[in-house]
Amino acid sequence: MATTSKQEIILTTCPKDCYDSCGIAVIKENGAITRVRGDLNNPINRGALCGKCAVGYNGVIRDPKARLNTPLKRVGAKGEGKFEPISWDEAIDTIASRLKGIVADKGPEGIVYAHYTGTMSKIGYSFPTRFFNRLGAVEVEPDTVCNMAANVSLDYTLGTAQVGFDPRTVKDANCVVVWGGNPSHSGPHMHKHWFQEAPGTKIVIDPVRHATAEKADLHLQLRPGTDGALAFAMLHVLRRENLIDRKFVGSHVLGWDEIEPMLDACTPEWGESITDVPAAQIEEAARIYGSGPSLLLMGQGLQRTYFGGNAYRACVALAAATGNYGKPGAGTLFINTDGKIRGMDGDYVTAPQLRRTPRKAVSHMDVAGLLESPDNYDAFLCYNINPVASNPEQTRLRRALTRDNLFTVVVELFQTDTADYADIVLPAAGFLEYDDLVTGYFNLTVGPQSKAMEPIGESLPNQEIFRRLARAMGYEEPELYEDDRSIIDYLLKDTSFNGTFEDLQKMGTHFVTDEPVIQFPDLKFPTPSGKIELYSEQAEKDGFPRVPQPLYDERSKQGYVRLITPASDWLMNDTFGNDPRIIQELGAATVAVNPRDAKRLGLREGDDAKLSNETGELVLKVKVSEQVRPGVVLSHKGRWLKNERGRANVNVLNPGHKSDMGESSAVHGIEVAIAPMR
Ligand SMILES: Nc1nc2c(c(=O)[nH]1)N[C@H]1C(S)=C(S)[C@@H](COP(=O)(O)OP(=O)(O)OC[C@H]3O[C@@H](n4cnc5c(=O)[nH]c(N)nc54)[C@H](O)[C@@H]3O)O[C@H]1N2
Ligand SMILES: Nc1nc2c(c(=O)[nH]1)N[C@H]1C(S)=C(S)[C@@H](COP(=O)(O)OP(=O)(O)OC[C@H]3O[C@@H](n4cnc5c(=O)[nH]c(N)nc54)[C@H](O)[C@@H]3O)O[C@H]1N2
Ligand SMILES: [Mo]
Repeated sequence: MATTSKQEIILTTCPKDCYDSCGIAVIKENGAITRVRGDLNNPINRGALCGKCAVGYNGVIRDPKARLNTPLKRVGAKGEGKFEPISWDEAIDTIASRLKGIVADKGPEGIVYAHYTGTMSKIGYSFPTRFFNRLGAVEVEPDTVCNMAANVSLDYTLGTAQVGFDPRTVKDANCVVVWGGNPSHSGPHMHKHWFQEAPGTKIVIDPVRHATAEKADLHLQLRPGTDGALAFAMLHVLRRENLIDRKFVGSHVLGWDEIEPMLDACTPEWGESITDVPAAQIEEAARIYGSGPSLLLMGQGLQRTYFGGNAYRACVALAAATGNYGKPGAGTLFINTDGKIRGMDGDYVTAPQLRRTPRKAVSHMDVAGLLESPDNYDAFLCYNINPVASNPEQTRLRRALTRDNLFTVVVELFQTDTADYADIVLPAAGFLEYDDLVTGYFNLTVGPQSKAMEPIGESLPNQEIFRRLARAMGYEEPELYEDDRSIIDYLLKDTSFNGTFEDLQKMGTHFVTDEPVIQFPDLKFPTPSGKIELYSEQAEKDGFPRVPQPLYDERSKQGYVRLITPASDWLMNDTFGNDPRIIQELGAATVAVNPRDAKRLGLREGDDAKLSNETGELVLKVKVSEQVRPGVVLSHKGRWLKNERGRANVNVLNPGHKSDMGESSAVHGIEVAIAPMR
């Protein structure tokens, strides 16, 4: 690894919740990190880091003044942000004695915990779950703030949400569709390399003309929430033009016979009347897709709507009707997290056998309301998540977190808006500070996370914090104390990587196979019938339609527009929202408005506009832009409340409505009124 006696390069992997999972090179001179940059040999990011990580990994993440250095206890009012340093022993003992008291009084149901993808490295993400499984606390279902609708929908239809096409098979695809996703922000290297270099025809389906849409051959700029109708209009065209793969459908698909009679009414002209996409474009997109083999990437934005689960089922119907599975260049993708493909036991790190009672979970959409009442929970524990910034019902959640008899613990790298409400804050170590493994959720990779520096201050990796808590609780199960290296070795042993963790660290990112993996190669789907279940008995039992439907949202009420709040290119969810250079790059929070709407509403470039609805109000700077279609306004997620002039971000407008499936977030379905402040 050493290039000179003084310079050292350590290879590691970005563990952020991003499609790219970049290879990173940490440059050290005389034992100190001088630069964090992309790994030149990494085929995904080819030596580069995206703007946000290039800044943040050389900025706040390594800045001891920005990071939490010691455990803290609150000395001011909840939310005020006044804390005093305490020792680890005092912090851990305080938490353990409160938790024991609650368990004795209410049982473990009196404790609720929330976590998500602040880090996605295997141990840092999953090990704390061992502790909570043993404790028996109520889990806020992590995916409900992000993509539970897609998970549920694909479980019905394909029998798994976790198996997508291998991105490397793009070389064999005649057509690539990105439907309700924005790689130019949410996977910058996927946008730059995978998408732009794809040899096939590129189609983007999105209400926003983002940079990926700009690079597409065809952009269908549909009205939000009309995806099910668009898919059915495309199916109508496919059938009319004899592009249905009858043989495939006959052998591998359930429920096509129930969908087909619905298609008569779903003409392209009908599609246009619902989606606002010109009929000719619907026809063109269907013909190109139907010419296959075709890849269909179902973005996460697509399912953050009222009929998001149905939209995913309808997308699978397109792939199924055209026989786009089981061959090179074909398939659908939501996320590639399947453990079997990588040879990794998915349950190992979370150790579900530690549970003494069945798992209890609630939706993020209900958290603010549930925390309000003293009848529910006496303690709220958070790690890898910043719900005050990212959850719905922001004002209500903040109020709930000021409840006196709610004991709140936040494990964090930084003093976030959520940490301001904690009774005890615990400092977590960052990804450069401990060894771990990272698996991509787009590319089929396993990468090393390598310790490149000592933890900042007294910070500790999540797993060590929860080992200490387990000890203070008096737990005896050995799983609660397993060391990191033992977990890494266990996870690596059945992968296709032939070597030790040290070998992986020398190599950087490992792909699970040399050649692209074919999605569902034997056309056996892990559903009850073994077929693609467009008709799903389970879905029907759960109260959903038997098959996907041509569903769509109504148009906005008079005086309202649809507010879309997707991923920002300069932020990683809320991460980096406190980096001074990134704050500078971001500038003031804006709302993009189509010129026609701007004129109609009397909004001018640079004006302050007030957005309001039943949940809250927020002032944003107007950007007049053709990027958004009429009836839609756009403002990116992830700002830190304490850095905003109104001490709030877009989630102050988010009522927390649920999508059709999985009690998941319908955050792209927010309706707001918007008016100039003049
Ligand atoms: N309006 C609107 N809101 C949204 C969305 C939207 O589209 N629009 N998207 C939603 C989606 S998809 C998601 S996934 C959520 C994400 O929302 P969050 O999960 O809240 O966001 P992150 O920034 O990923 O991570 C949260 C925190 O984890 C911390 N962290 C990082 N590494 C570690 C670690 O090793 N240990 C510990 N203890 N903490 C660590 C970071 O410092 C960060 O503050 O937001 C949701 N909110
Ligand atoms: N830079 C950066 N990268 C990120 C993140 C980040 O915050 N910043 N977040 C990460 C996380 S946690 C996630 S889950 C992913 C999310 O990544 P994406 O899948 O890209 O999801 P979103 O950012 O929510 O939105 C994507 C697109 O959905 C579109 N959309 C909204 N409503 C509709 C609709 O009704 N129909 C259709 N067809 N499209 C619609 C939006 O206009 C937007 O362009 O990105 C990850 N990567
Ligand atoms: Mo997400």
